[in-house]
Amino acid sequence: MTGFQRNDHPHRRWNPLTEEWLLVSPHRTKRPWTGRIEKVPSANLPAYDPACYLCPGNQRAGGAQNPEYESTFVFENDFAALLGDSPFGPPAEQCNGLVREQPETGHCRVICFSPRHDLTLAQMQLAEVRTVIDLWVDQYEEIGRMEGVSAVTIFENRGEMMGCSNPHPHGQIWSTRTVPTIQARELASQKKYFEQHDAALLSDYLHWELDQRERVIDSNDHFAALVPHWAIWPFETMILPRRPVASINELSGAERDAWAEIMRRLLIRYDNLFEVSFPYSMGIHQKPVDGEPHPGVVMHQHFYPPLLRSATIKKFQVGYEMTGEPQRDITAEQAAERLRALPDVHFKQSAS
Ligand code: H2U
Ligand code: ZN
Repeated sequence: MTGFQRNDHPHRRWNPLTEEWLLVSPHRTKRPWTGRIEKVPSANLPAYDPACYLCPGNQRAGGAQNPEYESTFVFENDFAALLGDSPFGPPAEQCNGLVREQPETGHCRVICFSPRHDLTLAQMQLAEVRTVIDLWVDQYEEIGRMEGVSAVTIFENRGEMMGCSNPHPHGQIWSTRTVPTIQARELASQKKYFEQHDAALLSDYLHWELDQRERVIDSNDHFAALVPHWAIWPFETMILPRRPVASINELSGAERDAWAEIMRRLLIRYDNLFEVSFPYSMGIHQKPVDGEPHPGVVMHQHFYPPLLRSATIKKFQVGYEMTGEPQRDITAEQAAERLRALPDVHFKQSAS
């Protein structure tokens, strides 16, 4: 290979977690944009919105009334995608197994991060973010003990652009009888790596990244935030623990503090990038609660933001991405450099 420069020339990168390739086209970052411009989400929200179904004391669309909660608040999703008491059984197969159906059961909860309608995790105090982490841990344990639950998926879908129905800071927890596809794939690759190397894939990867430094955005005593080498979304990131902890309930108090700190700083940098409340989908991946050993699994957090080059220009995964493989223009290293260079004080706070 002569003259190849990864910052200038098209190349493919390997995602070892999902075992998929993606295409990187760094030479394309200069192309003009004539496509869709998204609306900037409204910046000034009230601290309490009488029409919000998540605000304290308000009535939800399902009819139930929220308590006057002062910190976090969890409730069963009134329009749950999964039901705890629906029928369950083995898959039914037809046509040589080409056509399969399997009943699925589970539970869906909504969790409000704060009583304040106008805040986000990025704008909450460190101690308040830590409280959200404590709640995630409690929920993981509580739901994990429920009959027929194998996986607990904690996620947040933030911003109108991600199809989030309400700006009130909230996330969701879905639990399922079977481990969902993306997590099953990541568990299998981590298991395979552990069997081959007698070490955790994500620990080996983190140590290599901390050594390389170019994709690391931030780190503290217990966690690091980075743009993974294989990131698909322009500003996709991961938060990884330094200690190979399989599930969030194994984190010490100091580690939970460190996680709150690094997550908050990452989300502040996200907001500071285009000076908007940055949309994203976040998911926590960790050990299933099915009682199986799952060797080599390390808990981690994925952030998938859709924005590309401004508050209004979004990356679409369409065309070649849908028919060939995922593709990105700005490289993971360029994205990390931009995020790293941003202040970790929220732009709204520095303006006031
Ligand atoms: P998103 O905004 O992240 O899509 O989630 C909001 C969730 O809240 C959604 O799953 C639920 C929806 O079903 N919900 C209720 O449980 N009760 C309501 O009164 C409205 C919305
Ligand atoms: Zn609200």
